[in-house]
Amino acid sequence: MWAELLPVGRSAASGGYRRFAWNSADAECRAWFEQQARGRGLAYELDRNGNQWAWLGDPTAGGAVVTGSHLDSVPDGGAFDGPLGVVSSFAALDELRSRGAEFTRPLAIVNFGDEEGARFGVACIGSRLTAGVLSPEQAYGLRDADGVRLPDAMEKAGYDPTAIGADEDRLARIGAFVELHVEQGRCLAEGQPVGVAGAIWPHGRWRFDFHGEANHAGTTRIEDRRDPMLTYANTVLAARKKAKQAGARATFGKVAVEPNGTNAIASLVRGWLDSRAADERTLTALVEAIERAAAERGERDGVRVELTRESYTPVVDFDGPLRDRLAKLLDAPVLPTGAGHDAGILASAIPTAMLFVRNPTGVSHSPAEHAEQADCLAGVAALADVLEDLACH
Ligand code: HGY
Ligand code: MN
Ligand code: MN
Ligand code: MN
Repeated sequence: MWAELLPVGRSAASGGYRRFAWNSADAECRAWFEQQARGRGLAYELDRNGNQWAWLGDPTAGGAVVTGSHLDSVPDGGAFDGPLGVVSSFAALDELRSRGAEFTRPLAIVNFGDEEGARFGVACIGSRLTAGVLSPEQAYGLRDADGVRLPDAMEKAGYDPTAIGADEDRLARIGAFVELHVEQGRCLAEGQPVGVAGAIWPHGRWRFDFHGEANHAGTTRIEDRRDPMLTYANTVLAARKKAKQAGARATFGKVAVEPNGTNAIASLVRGWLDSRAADERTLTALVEAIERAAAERGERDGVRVELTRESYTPVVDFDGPLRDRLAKLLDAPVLPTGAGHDAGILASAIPTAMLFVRNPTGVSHSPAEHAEQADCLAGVAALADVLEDLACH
């Protein structure tokens, strides 16, 4: 199973994956998912938001136990972030069938679309639409770097964008959602192969627009410039300094420059900030401090700064009976994470938990992301135990 996914969207140069929502690699992953579902005699279903479901039992019966994750990636991602959860779900079902497990509840495996938000800028679009925390109007307003609108990208990929929206009936039929994911950090590195998620840090994405004045790189004196690149660069430095002071995270990982010419001073620099912190007060204070630093520097440089919040996910605390049940069943440690997940979005609507599989270096969103085979198999066994406990008694 795993081997079939490895080549999909993989760059020969970096070994990283580029599986953006609705692109050809995403389509290959989706075809793989459907084939895995039908090959196991599961009922394959595409929901109104383009998420894929593989059902065992009657989807309308209610109380379904659902597991799965996502198959899309960041621009040069690793092999495990997302796919490990989906592959492990199918493998855990195979394991339960080999145990002769009797299902007393419907079971579903899900692939949530566009979890990374790499193409349209908002993470977890498939699960946000389903949970109703992203409206169809907001989704229709999203464009990718080439100006392609989200609905047009869906339509081009053969999906009907007119049906997208909250799916309360579907969520009402789910008793529990458990997402297995490679750990994106090192809490497990020294300890056990599998852990249970404690909480997801609040996090968000903000776009800073630095408006300067285009001019000639060779004839414009330094003192006459209104160079947005200067304000942007100082904002990046300020963000790092303030995040370090706050024990939080601030990353400018994506930038766009107009007109982007070597011999022209930019007229506009767009910098996207990804910021996260252990609590919402710290996160809000950090982003405000970065915004102030940008504005002050902009004053000095004659650059106008505009800030737009593009997405925000409040703190997700998985604390509750389901998490305790899993931690006890698996005798596993409970660990926090700074990474967002579909489970984090759905937690506001249904009982949700996460399992993490050890990542020896903790590196993620990089071709260097890794998990040992033995730990992946431990993850499958743990997920099988959890699904048996939740759906087979
Ligand atoms: O960005 C995140 O935290 C997640 O990997 N999508
Ligand atoms: Mn990710
Ligand atoms: Mn992920
Ligand atoms: Mn996720």
